Amino acid sequence: MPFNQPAPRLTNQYTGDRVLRSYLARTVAAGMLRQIEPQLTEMGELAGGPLYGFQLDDRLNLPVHTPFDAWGNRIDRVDVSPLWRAAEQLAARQGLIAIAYERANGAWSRVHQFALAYLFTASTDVYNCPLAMTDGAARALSDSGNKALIQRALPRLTSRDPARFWTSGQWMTESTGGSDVASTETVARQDGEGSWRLYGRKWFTSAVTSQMALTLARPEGNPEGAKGLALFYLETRGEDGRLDHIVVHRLKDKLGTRKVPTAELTLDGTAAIPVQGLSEGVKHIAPMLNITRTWNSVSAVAYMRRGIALARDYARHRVAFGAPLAAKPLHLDTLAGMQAEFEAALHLTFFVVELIGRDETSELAAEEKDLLRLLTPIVKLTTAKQSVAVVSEALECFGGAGYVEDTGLPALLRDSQVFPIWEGTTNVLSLDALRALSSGAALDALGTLSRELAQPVTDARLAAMAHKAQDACTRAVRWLDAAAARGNDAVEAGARRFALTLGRSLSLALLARHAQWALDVERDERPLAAALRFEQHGVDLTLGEDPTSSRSLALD
Ligand code: MFK
Repeated sequence: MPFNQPAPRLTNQYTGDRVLRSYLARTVAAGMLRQIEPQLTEMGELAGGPLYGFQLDDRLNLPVHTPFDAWGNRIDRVDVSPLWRAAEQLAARQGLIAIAYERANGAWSRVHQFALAYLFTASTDVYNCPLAMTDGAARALSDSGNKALIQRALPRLTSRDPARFWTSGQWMTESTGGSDVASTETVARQDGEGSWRLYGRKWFTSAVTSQMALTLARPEGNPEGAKGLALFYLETRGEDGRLDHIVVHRLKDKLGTRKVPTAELTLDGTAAIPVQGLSEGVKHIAPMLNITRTWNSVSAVAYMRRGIALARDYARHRVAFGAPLAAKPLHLDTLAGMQAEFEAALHLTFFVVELIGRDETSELAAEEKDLLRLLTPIVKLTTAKQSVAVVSEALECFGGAGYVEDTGLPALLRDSQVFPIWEGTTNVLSLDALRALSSGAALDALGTLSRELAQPVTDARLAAMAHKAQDACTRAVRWLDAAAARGNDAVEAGARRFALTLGRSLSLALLARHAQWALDVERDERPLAAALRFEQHGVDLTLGEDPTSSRSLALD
């Protein structure tokens, strides 16, 4: 037999995840942890075993759009991959949406749900996309107070029965842009019977196979802009099972997320119901965006973890220059840097997940609500950038094998590249973070939080880090004041660095707090090592920049 490199293997993705387990041990009540651990262990076993194998076998199965039947009838059938069909069943049975709405563990139900989603995500070929949309739709409908729609759709979206379970789409993007949603061209008109019907082209609809969607349209006669749009609910198929005045033009040919049947379609009189009045659609869909952005953050962390898990296993078995990679100082240094970013991202993301859970059980004070509003875009943009960098590094840990399709590794990088793009790009979310400051209380709440996080930290090395995190946050706020004095262009030009500084400094503060707990309770120094390393990567990205010089540098 010629020599072959060993393929990387995964073990149980829950029991082998020190970082998630340590986070849960610190935050979740012992009784709840005992109750949820069997399910997390089961999902970890599936994700590291049968589902991972299924994913590799399913690699070439892409969604297929069949526009016509053999006799020329328009059918627009979309078939998804076998893994996707299995993932839908599994998601319903495991309650991946239901857990958050049943709230068996009160405010901590969100932590349970997202811990499970985190384990599920990297082995199910971006089935997290329809789940994110479904969760977002369930939340937006709940918040809308529209009793009829809540009664009709919520039991489906939160069902544990695969036969009753519905997923939802979020159809916002038009050719005018995925970011500039206010320029939506879809029109809503009432028919002779007073029912609303939608007319327009949706350029990028998440999974077109969903049973319902939330979408934006401008009721005829409404003014231009975000306020003139209304949020509509539609069901994709009528009683006869045929698409309701929807023509699917094609599935998108994307860099990654290839298993997701993202479609370009026309609504040509599709029946729809206003969710919450006939205006302010962007504001009414915002609860959905904030939930899907959190799914994005959790998924970004899950992909980092997957890349590291595979690279670690490979490092133990791949021998080069007379020793396994795991014995090479430079390779270990590379893995350690990846691990530090992942640990920071996990603590940052689950902190926001905790806030969402407490928000939904009315346990947040007003300034904490403002903090959640600010942190949602910041955590999304911070973790998305980390994910692409860490997953790219994970591929490099395999050398050429990381670049070869049938190892399954390139798909990880292609899929993670979507995290900074969909659900708001890094720049759009940086501007959203500025929008979230309008109430004025969020930055105060962030300041209070960083002081509170520093309080239990007694180890001198960690205390220095907690102070560094506080300093970076303070400097970012000072930068904002100074930029505001220079004008809007100066604020906008630095918005990304401002947002990343807040994201990275809060990550460091959260890491320091967790590392102190791990030293005291688990006698584990690894979180301390992660915090030290993350700090060395840098947290303060604000510069006293000049927008004029940026312009000449960028365009010339
Ligand atoms: C892996 C899991 C994830 C899977 C996802 C897969 C699906 C992929 C498909 C997509 O990517 S769909 C496209 C996603 N598109 C976006 O996320 C939109 C990106 N653009 C933005 O977020 C813009 O910031 C926004 C459209 C909201 C800006 O529009 P405008 O017209 O400038 O809005 P404006 O006037 O600032 O805000 C309107 C209202 O909404 C304001 O309230 P008021 O009227 O009371 O002042 C805002 O405060 C409010 N608002 C906006 N964003 C909000 C929000 N409120 C709460 N939370 C937010 N995030």
